[in-house]
Amino acid sequence: MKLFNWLQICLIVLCLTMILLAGCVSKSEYEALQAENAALLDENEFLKADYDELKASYEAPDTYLSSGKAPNISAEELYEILYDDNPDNNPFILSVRSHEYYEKGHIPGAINTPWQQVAKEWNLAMLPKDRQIVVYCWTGHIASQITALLNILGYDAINLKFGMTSWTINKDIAPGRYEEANDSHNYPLVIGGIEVPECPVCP
Ligand SMILES: [Ca+2]
Repeated sequence: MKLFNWLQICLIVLCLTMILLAGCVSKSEYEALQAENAALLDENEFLKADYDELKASYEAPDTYLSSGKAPNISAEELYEILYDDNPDNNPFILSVRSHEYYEKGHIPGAINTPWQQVAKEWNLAMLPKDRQIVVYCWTGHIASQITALLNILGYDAINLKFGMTSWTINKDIAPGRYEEANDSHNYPLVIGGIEVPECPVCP
């Protein structure tokens, strides 16, 4: 007998067996099976949601790192944007230095959140998602990490290259600049005051 015919016979026998077995299942057993299947489905839906969330958390860094987006803005570029007589294109400026150094002198309009506090829910809620955020610290090292973190979280952030040491030549505010003659500027500063925006979800 040809192989095709054998397969047909096997399928028919299998179907008959399933019909007979189904006939032997009581109503209560059938309902229990239905409940079990429903529970499995719910569990899978839950797992699927977890998987989707996990997948998104892996994709966000890749999306940012492979975007080709510039990681830094120079002090010269920031100065030009801030003082071009067009307030509409001004970025949100985030100082992640300590309160002490923020009070010594900061970039005009900057908001201060020390880097250790940036990822707190209530601080993130204060940052705009529809506006570029320039992040600055002392030399740009810590701010570049905060910049990457904010981009992964969906913000449009960019690091101030060389940080405050490039914005000012004031040694009290930004000591330790290693190429002052080439990169440091004497741009405007605001002394004192902690500017804290309205917090929508503060604990
Ligand atoms: Ca401007």
